[in-house]
Amino acid sequence: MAGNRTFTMIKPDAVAAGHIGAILAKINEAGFRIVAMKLTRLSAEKAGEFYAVHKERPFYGELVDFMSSGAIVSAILEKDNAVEDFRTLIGATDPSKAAPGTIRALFAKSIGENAVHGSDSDENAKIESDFHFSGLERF
Ligand code: FUP
Repeated sequence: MAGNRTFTMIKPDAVAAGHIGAILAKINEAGFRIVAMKLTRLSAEKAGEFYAVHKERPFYGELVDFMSSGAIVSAILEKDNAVEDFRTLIGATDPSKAAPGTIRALFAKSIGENAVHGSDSDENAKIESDFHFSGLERF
């Protein structure tokens, strides 16, 4: 059975562009409940750890630099079938391929600076949520 929680970040490009409110509105309209949320910033070390799965990819250095370049909003979201439904809401990694109306189609600049993160499995949703939030920060 699919789990009911996913993890997201509003990335530095979208925070700097003033899109936090608009993106949260889309998330609320799609029926997700906010379990945990904070405005924070990843150190280069923490960003590297979060994206360690991409360590051997050519874009890893740029990804770590970008994700530690400014403030992000991290959050845990709840809804039936959360992981899959949230990935549908955000659209393809490359915004030029993202379906119209998706968060990346609306707000992402490029494949690298693509506005939002969404977990790709229930297992990773738990790992990523635990990376960012303690039990006391969840409601
Ligand atoms: P997604 O699950 O849609 O966030 O995409 P991936 O896990 O494949 O990639 C994670 C992040 O790596 C993306 F959000 C941006 C970055 N990336 C690039 O910069 N270039 C690429 O070709 C692919 C990913």
